[in-house]
Amino acid sequence: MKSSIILPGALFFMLLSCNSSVTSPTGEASELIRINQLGYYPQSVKEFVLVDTEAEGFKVIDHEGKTCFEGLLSRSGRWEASGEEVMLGDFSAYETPGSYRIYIEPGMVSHPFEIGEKVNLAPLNAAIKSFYFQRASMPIEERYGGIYARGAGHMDDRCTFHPSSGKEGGTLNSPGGWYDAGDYGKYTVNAAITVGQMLNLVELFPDVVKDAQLNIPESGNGVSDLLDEIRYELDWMATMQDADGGVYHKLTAKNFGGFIMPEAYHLERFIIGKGTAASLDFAAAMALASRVYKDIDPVFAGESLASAEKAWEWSLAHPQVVYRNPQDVNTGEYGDDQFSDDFFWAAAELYLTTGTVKYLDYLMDNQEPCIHQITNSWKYFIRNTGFHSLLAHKEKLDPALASSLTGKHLELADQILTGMESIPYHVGLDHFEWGSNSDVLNQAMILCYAHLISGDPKYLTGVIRNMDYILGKNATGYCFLTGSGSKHVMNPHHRPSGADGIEEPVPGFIVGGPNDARQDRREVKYASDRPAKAFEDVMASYASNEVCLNWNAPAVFVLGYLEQVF
Ligand code: G3I
Ligand code: 9MR
Repeated sequence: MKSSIILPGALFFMLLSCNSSVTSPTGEASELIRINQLGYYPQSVKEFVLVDTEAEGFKVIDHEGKTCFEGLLSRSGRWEASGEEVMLGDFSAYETPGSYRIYIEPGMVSHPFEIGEKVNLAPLNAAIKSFYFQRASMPIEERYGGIYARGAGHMDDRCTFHPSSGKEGGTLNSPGGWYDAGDYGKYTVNAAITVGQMLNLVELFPDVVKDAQLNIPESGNGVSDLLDEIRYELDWMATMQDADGGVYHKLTAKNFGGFIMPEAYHLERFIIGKGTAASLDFAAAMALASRVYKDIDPVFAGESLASAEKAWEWSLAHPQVVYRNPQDVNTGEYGDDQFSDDFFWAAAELYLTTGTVKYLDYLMDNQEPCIHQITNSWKYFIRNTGFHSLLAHKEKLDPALASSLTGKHLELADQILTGMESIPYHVGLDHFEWGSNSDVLNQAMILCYAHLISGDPKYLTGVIRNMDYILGKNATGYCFLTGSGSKHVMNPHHRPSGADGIEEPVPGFIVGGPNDARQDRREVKYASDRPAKAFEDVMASYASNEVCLNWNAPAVFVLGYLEQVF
């Protein structure tokens, strides 16, 4: 006998206890059901997608196959980006912690998922720990890295100055820091974005990650493991500043090397380029770091601020030094020729850290870059990082500026929510570029700040929906976080994962995701011509399946934010 509560106007049955066995709870998950493979908070929105299937209802079943909840599917429309007819299932009303699957009909069940209070803690820890696995110049010891232990690579103690650095000869000692991505380069611009987004999180919630939470070498030193991990990058970044305040663009070889372990690498490494983007992004990240580490390490905080101010001064004197790869260099470019957003971010952080009026004057006189927009490239997301810091410190701003920033931010967030409603999967994106997963996560980050400043739960619903996409509710059916979820990416374009002889990739990485431009189409055969499916889980796919620091950073922010507010 079924005991059910029918809520007014709601098309579902909530069972008082799970009963009436329906099916074997095991068996292969259907490719047609797309769901967050990790899980949902008891109080959060809970949705999944069923594609290209005619069905009316669904059940939430427990590990014994008992029915815990029944609901009706709603027709969500055709998504051109994936070429699918989409039905949505909503079981938000079911709040009992446990482990479940969705059941549609005999033989058609979803991947398992959890409902639980701390459902994003494990992925948060993994996403941060991935930075540890990216550390250059030191071994990954078994007691911290388990089966992913490896030797030290890239000591970077004698890196040759490339002529583009402005130096005519000699070498630089520039050890440490994280590898940028699947390659072994170290790039200042992307380093700055990455530490910036993660420091944003610590600034909001200093205790979000505790000491000894991640089992890294610094665990137990009394400092948050997240700050210890970020510090490893900041210390490297500091070595990239020239005596005149300008900052070198990157430290790489001239070409990408093969798929070998870090310790097997022997290409000569160079200090390449020196420019306005690197200097300003460095200034911003260092000024922000100076605030966050003020009480933890005052000496470091002082040095960081001094180096930030020097980099700012250099940039004012050299406001348009564009970095382009020299002819003999083929590693990642991170090229940019518009610096108004970089100036904005640096001025914002320097003002918030120092309170000095010249930085505020700069912000007030340069409102033009204050265009709040959904960006789809790291190049422009920089300005949002500045907005986010300012929004977190509204009390330090002129009331008119504070209210204009707040208004524009909420307008942008509302625009994102409207976009999500119009897309059958309830995700914020329907065009897909290199690193599209980070676009989804960066939108989620914008929504987190909208929630922070307004308290309106609708923004949190948007955050959850975007995170669901990353963790499995997407047109590829993959959980895009390595090592998590039952169908996760197995072959990322990540040199250690490709070379270590271990079947499972190094865990905790967000891969780039669908990329309609398919710049690697010569090396990779794509099964679908649909933009939302332009993804292949093969090692060769650098355009859809690479990992990258600035794709993990917003994941860390969003997962950390969710763990704090739910
Ligand atoms: O902005 C244009 C857009 O207008 C156009 O419609 C579209 C069509 O292809 O292209 C867009 O630009 C693309 C841009 O990414 C979008 O963000 C470029 O074609 C594309 O080449 C560019 O890719 C960059 C890639 O390096 C290649 O340079 C990625 O943004 C960038 O994240 C990635 O970064 C690499 C580093 O260089 C090296 N380390 C790994 C890292 C991750 O792959
Ligand atoms: O492996 C490289 C990856 O780390 C870069 O992000 C990517 C983009 O510049 O390039 C990859 O290298 C490819 C190169 O660009 C083209 N030939 C194949 C290389 C991958 O094996």
